[in-house]
Amino acid sequence: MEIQVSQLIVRFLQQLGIDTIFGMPGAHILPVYDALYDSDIQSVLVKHEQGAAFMAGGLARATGNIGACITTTGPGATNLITGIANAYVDKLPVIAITGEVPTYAFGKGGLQESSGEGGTVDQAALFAGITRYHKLIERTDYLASVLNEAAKHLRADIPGPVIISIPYNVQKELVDETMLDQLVSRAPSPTPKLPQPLLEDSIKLLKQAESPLIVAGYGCIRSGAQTTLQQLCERMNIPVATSLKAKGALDEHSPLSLGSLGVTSAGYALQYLQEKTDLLILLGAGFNERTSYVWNQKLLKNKAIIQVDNNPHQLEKVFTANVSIQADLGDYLTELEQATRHQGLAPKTCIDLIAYKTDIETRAEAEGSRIFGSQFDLVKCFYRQLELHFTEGIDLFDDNIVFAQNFYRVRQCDRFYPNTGVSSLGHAIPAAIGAGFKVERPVFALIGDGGFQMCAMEIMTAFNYKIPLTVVVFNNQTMGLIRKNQQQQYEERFINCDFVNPDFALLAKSFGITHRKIETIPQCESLFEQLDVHHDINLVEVMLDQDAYPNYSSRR
Ligand SMILES: Cc1ncc(C[n+]2csc(CCOP(=O)(O)OP(=O)(O)O)c2C)c(N)n1
Ligand SMILES: [Mg+2]
Repeated sequence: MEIQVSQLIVRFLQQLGIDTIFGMPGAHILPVYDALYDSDIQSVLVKHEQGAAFMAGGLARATGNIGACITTTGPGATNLITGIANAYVDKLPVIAITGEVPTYAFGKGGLQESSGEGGTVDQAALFAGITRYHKLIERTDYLASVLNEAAKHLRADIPGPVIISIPYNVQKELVDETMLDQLVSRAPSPTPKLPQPLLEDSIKLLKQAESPLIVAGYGCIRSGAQTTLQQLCERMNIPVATSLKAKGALDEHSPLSLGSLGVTSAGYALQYLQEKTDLLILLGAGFNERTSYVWNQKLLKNKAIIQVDNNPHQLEKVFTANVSIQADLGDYLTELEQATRHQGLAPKTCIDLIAYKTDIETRAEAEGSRIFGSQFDLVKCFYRQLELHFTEGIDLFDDNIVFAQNFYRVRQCDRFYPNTGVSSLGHAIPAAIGAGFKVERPVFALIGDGGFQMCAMEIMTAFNYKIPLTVVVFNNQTMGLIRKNQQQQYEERFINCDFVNPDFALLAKSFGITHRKIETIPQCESLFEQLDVHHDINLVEVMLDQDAYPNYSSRR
């Protein structure tokens, strides 16, 4: 039977397992919307296409499934750019379907044309650097290959975003529906099997080491290796630090947890790495600017290094390792843990990490070098309340990562999503909403007041679709991070950082959502007794002093 391309596209999305799509219609994509009308895919109307891409990414991050978004041509597509770039950097499987003017209008200056012909916006060029695959489908004879190629990238071990752009007239063309049988046939190429000699080499290094340290990255979470990681480190008595993105790969309440690495952390992991470590085991962790303290080579001096990653591009990017292995982290950890048992490797003698951390804190207090002084006690209290009240786990999207890095001890049952991708302000709220469409647990978006104003209207998307969400906005009436840099490095020549906020209580009222303002510790301590984070949409405003700066150097 013949069906329209628009119907085929919708069936293709269903074959990819997509049941929710975020977007905004425009005339040039209406045939696909019309096909969505007949499908059981939930089509979610957003306030801005950037939000749609962030939502698709948030859903993908929280579920591991493919996220989808849909827009019209021209501005609809260009508004996607930051969200798609974010999915690209964070390696998220996100598909975007965009409309295009009809092919007969190409190059003639069609309204909102982005075919790139005749000096019009070149959408393909705009997305070339931020997608794994993008295609303007001008004819139907190669449609099956295009869709298969898209599916391959979405389902790859290391996925990324794809964009399919379809001119209006092509959406309405008829194709044989049996084409669907040819689609999504390619399974992802599996990560190569763990090379045994390299496993043996890492066991040898582990045997020799007196004081190893594991640095776990997001690769451990992506491959679901948290429990095996815990088993290994507990059996061998090895402390674990994580990258920011992998916070919680080992429960941060564990006596073996050193928290996360990075300039904005309390520095336990850094000091342990510098003072105590003779073997560094990097598991699925890219040695990026944050984790590496701006690629500080001193950190790696006089240490043996084992690096394991499923992504070959991450291996030995900025240092040489004694053993470097491309493998799935789950496979590696399982085999390493088994080998330590079978070969009877003795546990390491590890210092008392709780005393070690307390000592670092006491010294920092005495030297006045604590990152966050008492002006941030309200924030600290907020995170304590989160830990106390939600022992069964939450999903937390966080644009304001410096606070969480210090104050929030993530458990294995929690999911912490710092704004890592392209670190765009205004990510947390839409990303959390995207996750909220699928996640049963309480979903939080933590965000500064600057970031909030970039994406606040998407709260109404949550409202329209009855997605429970708790937004926590840190109200300091300034772009705090910018103000801090201008205070520390530009002689307090404050420019374009301060602003006046809307009245958040009135804003929440107009949105029809709950509002709470937190100005004191007792208010903070009773916060979650007054909120229903499972069913409601809440806006929590945490008041902060405009002149309170964290004590770390941004170097820029
Ligand atoms: C889209 C985008 N524009 C600009 C920046 C640069 N930037 C990083 S932090 C920041 C200030 C954030 O202010 P706010 O959200 O109020 O958080 P605060 O630092 O006050 O906690 C800015 C402008 C960015 N990350 N993303
Ligand atoms: Mg702010």
